[in-house]
Amino acid sequence: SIPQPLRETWRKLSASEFDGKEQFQKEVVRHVETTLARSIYNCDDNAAYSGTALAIRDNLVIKWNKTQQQQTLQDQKRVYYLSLEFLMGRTLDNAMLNTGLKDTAREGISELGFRIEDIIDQEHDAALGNGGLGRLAACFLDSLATLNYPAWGYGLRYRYGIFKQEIINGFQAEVPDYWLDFNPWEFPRHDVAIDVMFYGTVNPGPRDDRGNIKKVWEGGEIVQAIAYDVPIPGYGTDCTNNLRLWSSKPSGGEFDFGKFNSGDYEGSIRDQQRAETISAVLYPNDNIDAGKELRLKQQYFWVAASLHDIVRRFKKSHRPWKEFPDQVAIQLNDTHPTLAIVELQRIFIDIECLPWDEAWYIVTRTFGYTNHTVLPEALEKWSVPLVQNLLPRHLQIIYDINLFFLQSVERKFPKDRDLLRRVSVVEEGTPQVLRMAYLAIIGSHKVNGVAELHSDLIKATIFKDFVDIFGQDKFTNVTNGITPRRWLHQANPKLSDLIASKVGGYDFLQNLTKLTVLEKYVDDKAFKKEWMEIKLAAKVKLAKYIKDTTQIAVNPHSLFDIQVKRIHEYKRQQMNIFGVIYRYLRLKEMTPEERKKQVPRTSIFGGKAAPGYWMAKTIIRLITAVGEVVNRDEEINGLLKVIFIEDYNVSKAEIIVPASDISEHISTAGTEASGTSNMKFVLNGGLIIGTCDGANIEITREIGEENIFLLGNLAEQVEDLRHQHRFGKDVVMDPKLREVCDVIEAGKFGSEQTYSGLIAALTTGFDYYLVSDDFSSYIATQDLVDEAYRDQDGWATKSITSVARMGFFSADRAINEYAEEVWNIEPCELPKSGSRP
Ligand code: Z16
Repeated sequence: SIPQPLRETWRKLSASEFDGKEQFQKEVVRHVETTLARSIYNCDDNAAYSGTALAIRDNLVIKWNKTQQQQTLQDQKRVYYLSLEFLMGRTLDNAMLNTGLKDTAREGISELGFRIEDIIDQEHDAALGNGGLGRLAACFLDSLATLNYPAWGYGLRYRYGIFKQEIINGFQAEVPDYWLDFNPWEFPRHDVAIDVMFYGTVNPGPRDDRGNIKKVWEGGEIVQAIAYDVPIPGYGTDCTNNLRLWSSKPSGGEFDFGKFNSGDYEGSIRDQQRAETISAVLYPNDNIDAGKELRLKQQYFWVAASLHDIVRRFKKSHRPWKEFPDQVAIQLNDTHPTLAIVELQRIFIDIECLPWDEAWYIVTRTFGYTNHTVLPEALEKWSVPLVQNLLPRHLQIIYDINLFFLQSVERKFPKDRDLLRRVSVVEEGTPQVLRMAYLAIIGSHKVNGVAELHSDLIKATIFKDFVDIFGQDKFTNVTNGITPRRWLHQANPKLSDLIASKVGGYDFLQNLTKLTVLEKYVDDKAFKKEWMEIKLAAKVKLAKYIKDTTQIAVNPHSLFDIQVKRIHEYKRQQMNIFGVIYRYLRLKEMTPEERKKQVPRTSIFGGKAAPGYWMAKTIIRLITAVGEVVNRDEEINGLLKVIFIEDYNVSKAEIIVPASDISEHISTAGTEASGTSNMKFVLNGGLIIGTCDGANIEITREIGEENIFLLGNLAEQVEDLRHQHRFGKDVVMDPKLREVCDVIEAGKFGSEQTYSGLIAALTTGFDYYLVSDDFSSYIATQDLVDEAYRDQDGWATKSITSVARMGFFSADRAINEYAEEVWNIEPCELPKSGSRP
């Protein structure tokens, strides 16, 4: 509809990407001097970062626009990944690597008087997530773009991401993370503004075409969703997808002028603040359901805006509604977006006036649901009165969905009252609550777990009845993966370069199974030496970081034993620190001669505790207290150091992950759905000590049992053991663990009262996470680790062999499985620009 001559004029003037070093430098300087209004005289590292980011961003935006135009033109099926969390970390380095501009930028920026590393280090992490689930979403976006899939992410633009952790007197303190001061990676779309309603009432309206009285939801509070778009570049392709984050503001202007004019200044901004509160802050909980009203508001706000956007885009194609699932796949990242199912049904029946069954058929074909946990305390349950008040029409629709579902169950399994009670979305009690996972299953065509064991467990336990009702085929497994671009090439460039020199270039970054070629070199002395030197260099770098931030010197030649992840009882950092204490006690008993024969170890911890999770905070305190005692004990000096790295986040992970000799993944069997840092550590040549849980099992299968240190009871034994703890006679604590507890209770690490809860969990709390059952196996396995580490050549063999066999754990493989098994989408044809270093 745009006239040809006008098109020609625009085409001639169209922005183009810079090419080569000089053009890059020109763009950087131009941005520093004009966009930032600075000069050579006041261009510090931070201004240089801003200038570089803006220059790189320009190229990114050009690719992004082309991709979006091309995807619109091709009009293929798209996937929408709905996630309340996207734990992106930093963007500049990743954008340079993915677009192939890093070498150009490094040289260009060095001639302008800066080091690229210093500039990259200026960037604030985008930390819109808690842990595994949020980082998985970020890895998936990277793979979707790299594989040219037409895909959008939808999330919330939190003003405050996950809190910054400070350690004060050994305890965690939380500091707000205001990250939006300068964020060149987002583009506000003030023209994409969507009204979202809360509260109000449902009233009878006019009759529809078929003579039924319509239900009208009206009179509620309206909040506006403003879109902020973030470009997501693929690696070695021009494909640049979109991540759309919603920000809340009051509808119809900044504040109430009526109130303002009549002198009610406070009242006039109160509504504004209420609206802005919705996207103000990320809930800092990993694997725990807090059930707060504001969280429910966040969920509906984000879901309603996203669905409105998706439906609007579909309507532009003027296709019949029944083709909706041929154009749209929506993936629910956990149950957080489950209301999307209800909202789409509401749009179809209340607004587009489709008959219920027709609408429901379309809805169920559109959604897929990923479950990430079996922990009961993490499964979302919303109180009915809360939903009734906030979303009255949605509650009615949920009741109808449930009614029709229960009727179908009744037809299939007549007279099984208990089954109906068990599978009902509504759980009886005071108050009644909605089981969101059940609603997600009923409203989706595919349900998946995130590792084989986990997918088997959900079918056998929490969702067993639903397998009987819907059949096996609805339930599937897609084992998680990680992007090798960020987690190998970006975090560990030296290792990536060495690998590339052996496997025939950087193709392996897009086809990770090519790593198998490395196995040819396990007996190559020179290669092995280089391999181990790179590991040592990564440890030296981490040691320097530790020295700079904690003033504690650690020996880079000691065995680096790392556990970094959210602090949670089920992940058992307590077992790790108890093991450290046990090691310390043994070292203290030894003669100086015996001590000389020991393998020196550095135990490194990191991770945030949810602010209200007291036990997790106590575990942090014990770790820091053990560090205070051990690190200054001259008698064992050098043989054991205990470090807690403050404020673990994505950018710190990029320093920590390449530096492990061994990393710990020691959750109680059956509790960690997958884990993804296990994959990151092994991909960087670190070995694992771990339980038979989550993806550890598949890692073992891929790399071989001889290359992993497994310990502890199996998932199938857990139920029995817990029962014994609770009801068995004379259950005794493991004597080694008893010894450790005695030392803690004797006040060796400060007032024993600090740790009374932690000790009580093992005794009066029936040791739910089976620390006592696994402790001796854990200690014995750590001894095996020491033994293996003495043989550095054997260790190098394990390390190289493991990396060679890690191809399966690429997020690209996971995304291809989703594309084929869940979404039924194809890549978008784009001119490929080939692989890049
Ligand atoms: C989360 O990070 C995970 C599960 C969950 O229910 C909520 C949150 Cl915020 C994690 C799992 O604990 C972890 O095992 C898994 O690897 C990760 O999700 C990604 O699937």
